[in-house]
Amino acid sequence: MKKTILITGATAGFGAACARKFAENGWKLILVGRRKERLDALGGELGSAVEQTIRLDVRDKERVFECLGALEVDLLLNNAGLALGLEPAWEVDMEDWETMVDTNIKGVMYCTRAVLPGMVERDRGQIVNIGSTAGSWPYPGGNVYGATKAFVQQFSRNLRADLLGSRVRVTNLAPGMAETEFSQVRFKGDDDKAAGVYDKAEPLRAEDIAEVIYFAASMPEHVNLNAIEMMSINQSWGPLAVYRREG
Ligand code: NDP
Ligand code: 8X3
Repeated sequence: MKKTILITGATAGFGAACARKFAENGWKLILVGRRKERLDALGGELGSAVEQTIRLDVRDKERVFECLGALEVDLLLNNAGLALGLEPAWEVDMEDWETMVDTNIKGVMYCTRAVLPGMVERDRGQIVNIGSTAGSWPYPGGNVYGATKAFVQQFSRNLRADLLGSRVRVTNLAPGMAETEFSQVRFKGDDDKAAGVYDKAEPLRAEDIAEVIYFAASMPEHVNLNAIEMMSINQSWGPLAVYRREG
């Protein structure tokens, strides 16, 4: 029987690439996002692979439970998320922080809590959470965004702790810089600034992330990939920063 993947944030970037990858490999898709025209376009492109498209804001707790609570899915990809701004903590727009917390933390909590009881009952299933290198490695301006992804990392581990003894798998996938609409969202439509992030850097592509998610899904069912971190060949860590006084 065909397996079903539920993808949040399917309308762009990693989510859309995953929809294509899993459809190519015979999976059924349930696609979630806020932009209806994008959901419709994917529905048209991927045809009968698409079991359902759901126009849903993952911050809306009641609707998440209403729309996802009764679904039978083999894999939940908690991918919907965003970064807003790169300002230092003392200058940040409070609403941006709240939006990131509501989407990247609470949205992941709601979707997981809605889908997990069915997986536990069937004693089968997999959750892949999209974290980020920003959840482990701090950088200036990463303040709340990085902290939301640190939540995703620890939430993934704690889910595994709760699920010991069941056949439900959980993976935290932490990509580094990847070229999607991520920076256009972060810089609120400033396309030049967004393009500057990737300029001459050969970032990861959405398809690279989809490949790894498909790999995690294809492992034998007794194998749980706890954590995966991936970066472009052109990205690495910096030294610890030292501030030196002038003069
Ligand atoms: P994109 O901006 O290209 O895609 C983000 C997706 O999330 C869109 O489909 C968007 O759909 C959806 N989304 C955002 N907010 C909501 C919401 N409230 N409810 C439902 N869907 C929502 O970015 P990426 O593909 O790059 O990002 C995917 C994930 O990967 C995010 O969690 C991001 O933090 C993470 N990530 C990205 C990296 C990168 O460098 N690109 C690196 C590491 C992690 P819509 O607007 O239609 O709702
Ligand atoms: C996205 C990667 O480095 O822009 O999670 O935070 S980064």
